[in-house]
Amino acid sequence: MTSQTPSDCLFCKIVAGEIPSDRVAESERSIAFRDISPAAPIHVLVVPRRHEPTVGALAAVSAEDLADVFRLASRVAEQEGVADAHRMIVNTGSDAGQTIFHAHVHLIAGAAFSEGRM
Ligand code: DGP
Repeated sequence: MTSQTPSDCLFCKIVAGEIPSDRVAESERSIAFRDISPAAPIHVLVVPRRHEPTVGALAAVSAEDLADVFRLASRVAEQEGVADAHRMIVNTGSDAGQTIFHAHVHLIAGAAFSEGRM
């Protein structure tokens, strides 16, 4: 699997504030910001501050960080008014569409899901 070190990781730079993002929420362990190429009217990425290449790798090293990502995603769903109608999607591996190898969850809502690219 492709892997990126923190020094060349786009999401690490977004976490650090070195690259701007439209941040909608954050916690001690995770941040949430709008996807640059939204697949639906609401498309937020929830990212652990800790660098791990995949959600599976994150789960293996920190149950707390894993739980926090999903907790923050749920909080954003409430903030966005879609607590009862959203998807959380995790892509793992380039064959499954993962392009950024820093663990993240897509929170997607606000459109007929059959029309989206996910
Ligand atoms: P994935 O394909 O699961 O690895 O999702 C990566 C997502 O990251 C993809 O939907 C587009 C988004 N993305 C890529 N570059 C940037 C960026 O610079 N800023 C933001 N906000 N999102 C980005």
